[in-house]
Amino acid sequence: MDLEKLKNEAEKEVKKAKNLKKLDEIFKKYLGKKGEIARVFTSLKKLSKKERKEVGREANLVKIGIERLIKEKSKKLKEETRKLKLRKERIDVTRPGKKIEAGHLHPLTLVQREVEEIFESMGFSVIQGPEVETEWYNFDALNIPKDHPARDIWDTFWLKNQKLLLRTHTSPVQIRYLEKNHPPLRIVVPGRCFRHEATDTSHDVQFYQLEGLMMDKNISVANFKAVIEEFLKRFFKTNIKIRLRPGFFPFTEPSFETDLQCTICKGKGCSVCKNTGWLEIIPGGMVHPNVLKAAGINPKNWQGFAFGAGIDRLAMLRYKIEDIRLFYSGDLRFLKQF
Ligand code: 2U9
Repeated sequence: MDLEKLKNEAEKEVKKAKNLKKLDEIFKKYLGKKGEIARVFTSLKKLSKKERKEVGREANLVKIGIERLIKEKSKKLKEETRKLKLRKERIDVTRPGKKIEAGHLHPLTLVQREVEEIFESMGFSVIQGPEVETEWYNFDALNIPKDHPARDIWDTFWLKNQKLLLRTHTSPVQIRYLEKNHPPLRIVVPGRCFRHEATDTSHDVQFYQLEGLMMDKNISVANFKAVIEEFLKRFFKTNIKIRLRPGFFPFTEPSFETDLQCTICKGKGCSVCKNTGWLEIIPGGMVHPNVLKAAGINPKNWQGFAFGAGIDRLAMLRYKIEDIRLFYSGDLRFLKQF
């Protein structure tokens, strides 16, 4: 083959090569073991001694020339790749940062904290306790008899062969507190509770309660009414009207339902109060002597009132929310409104 032509072809191809892979292919094609130059060297045997010397020298020069071209091009391509990589990796330190969206408190937490603050300002301490309870603390100590429907498998989440359960109210925390602390005392107990029941717009399998307990000598229903009235006035930030009706709970005697004149329609009747003008809000009563005895307190020396508020219910009234399940849905469209 014409060595000059070979050199020109190789030169053209090297010039055109866009990457190191292509360059390697060119190297193999011309300088490889079975490449063009190798073929020229093999064909030398067929030539005369004189011609062999001349063509051999020529072929050697072409070989060195192609080697040099490839080496230079390889250096150039490597440098280009390095620059491209650097350009890709460049960080523009002047670019504005990505804004991290700040989270916020859940509406139930907001309401719980507000309720706690109001009671703290009235001398109550905030106490917490376990969500998993024994049957004794959740039921027996609270004077809830063995055949009470709340103890049924359908109303309570039982764990470990019915030895443990998910608390159905925060009252067990108050029994535990009474065992370790002597009256006089004022506590509120917020926390998550569970009921094994079908859900609807006002019931869910989990909900938040805040129960209260005040014990001293000479405590009466008048104290209960005054504390609840003061709390509701401060929570709804308006002059509210309440009424007590007789009720029944195993753990209080006498027991009361507390009605709040509807904060939405001011007693005229609306969908929220089901046209009654009143909202059932914070039931309670005087702690039953059996409950005090179970906690090791002599009911002859001490009296107290207790109450239970649904934090979800207070939050629903505060924010005009019609379905309790929205609190637990994790739906950001709902949560971002608070
Ligand atoms: C002790 C003694 C008595 C706590 C009380 C209620 C009435 C009550 C409901 C309110 C809405 C449950 O969350 S709710 O559905 N609570 O009806 N709870 S009196 O009585 C106690 C607690 C502890 C030692």
